[in-house]
Amino acid sequence: MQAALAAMAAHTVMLSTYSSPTLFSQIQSPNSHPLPHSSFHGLSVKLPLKSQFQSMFLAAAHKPLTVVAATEKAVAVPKPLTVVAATKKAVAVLKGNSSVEGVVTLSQEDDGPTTVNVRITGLTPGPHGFHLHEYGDTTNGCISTGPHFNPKSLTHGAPEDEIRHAGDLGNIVANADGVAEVTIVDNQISLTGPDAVIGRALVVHELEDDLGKGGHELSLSTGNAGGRLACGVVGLTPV
Ligand SMILES: [Cu+2]
Ligand SMILES: [Zn+2]
Repeated sequence: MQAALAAMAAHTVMLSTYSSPTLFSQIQSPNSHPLPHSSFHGLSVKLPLKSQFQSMFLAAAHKPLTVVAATEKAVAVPKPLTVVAATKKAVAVLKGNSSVEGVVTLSQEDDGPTTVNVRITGLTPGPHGFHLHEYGDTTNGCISTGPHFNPKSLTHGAPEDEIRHAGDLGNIVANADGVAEVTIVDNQISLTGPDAVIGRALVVHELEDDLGKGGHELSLSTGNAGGRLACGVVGLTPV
């Protein structure tokens, strides 16, 4: 135990002296104790400078940096460090060939649902199809954003349907002033991972999306939502 305490104290001093977590990678364990089982993970760099062990073993400070604490009980760090919630945030500025325009913000914590805050103006009152389309390409206006984002190759549907395009966000409804202010919470438009929607585009349509149930030949591909009034590429923004 004495050896372990001394070793740990040296470690503590080293950390407070250099304050550099990168030193971990340079440390060689003096025995075969596997590093993953050490309690020295991440947060231990925040050990108080005046820790009891440090004052007890200050003399050990000059020891070579190859000394590393090895026992699980050496320091009372309760649990391995878990990364705090990682929030991602994105924004799309929608414009088109009409007076319709708007801003949409998207935010997501870890692997949770994505919250989409929409404010679009210049619309005719009533419902308008609102989708995430496959490409963030507006070289040809909103047409070049391609079809609805559909990584699972399903047919068009409503946001609450199991069978839907990931990009199917349903309808947004404009009030008598032509303003649609909506908050959508959705599980299929993640801001991280292989099917992340960053770099794709949000599109607001001329007509109501029939959510795949209109019986029109376009119902199962576009919801027969008509022309594309405005669109914007989803890009990362500071959290
Ligand atoms: Cu669309
Ligand atoms: Zn769709």
